[in-house]
Amino acid sequence: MEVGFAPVSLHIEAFTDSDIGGKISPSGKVAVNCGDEKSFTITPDDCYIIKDVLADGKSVMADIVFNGDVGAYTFSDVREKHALKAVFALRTFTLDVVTEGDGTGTFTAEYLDTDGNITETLSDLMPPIAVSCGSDVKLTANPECSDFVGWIEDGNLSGTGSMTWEDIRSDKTVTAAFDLIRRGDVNRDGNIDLKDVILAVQIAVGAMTGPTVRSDDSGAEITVCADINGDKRIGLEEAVYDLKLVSGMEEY
Ligand SMILES: [Ca+2]
Ligand SMILES: [Ca+2]
Repeated sequence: MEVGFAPVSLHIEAFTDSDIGGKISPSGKVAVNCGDEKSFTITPDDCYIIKDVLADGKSVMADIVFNGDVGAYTFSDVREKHALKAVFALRTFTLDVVTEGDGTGTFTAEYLDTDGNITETLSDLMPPIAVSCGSDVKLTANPECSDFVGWIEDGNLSGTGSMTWEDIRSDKTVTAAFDLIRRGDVNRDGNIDLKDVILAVQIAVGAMTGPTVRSDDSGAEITVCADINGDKRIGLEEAVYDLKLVSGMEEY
């Protein structure tokens, strides 16, 4: 008499760690006959990557066969129940800023959601910064003793202090151009002339308080960036320096 044996059916439970990030296929309780092998395909959503794959609680990332971003994992010779879990992570990119020109400054980064609302602000930073895939980032230049010239992208200059890059999906390097404020240019109008001499003398004799960045009565902006001797004050040194330039005793 011949005795027949039906194959023993086991199951592998395949699931993801959350509803977003990607899919595992087939998923749920998947029946497998004892001794068979079973393959699973793990597909991350747009902007996500496979962060980890756990078979029975242990990482099997080293055994994942990748085709692009899509991974496959195979249980061979299945003889017991298994669990397969896929963990996804949002892909991040790097936004970097290089500067051009003699000036310098820091940057403020604002992360925006899809409605344009600010979700996070980072101040006084020097990039690079991390950016989540698909997000929008607004950068604002904060020049230090410099004038911000603009953002340069693909050879084009945008003269505004802020610029927003939308839907970032790759590493990105942008260029910010700064011009240094000239030493001796007390009213930072770009020239050194008798107005700067007079302002420096007025500050030195106490006729004006200073030196900080502020406007005088004529609307000129007085800046300590014009300091020539490193004492972080505007005074007679600047007046003498400017007079030498104005009188031709020294060259620019
Ligand atoms: Ca000036
Ligand atoms: Ca000084």
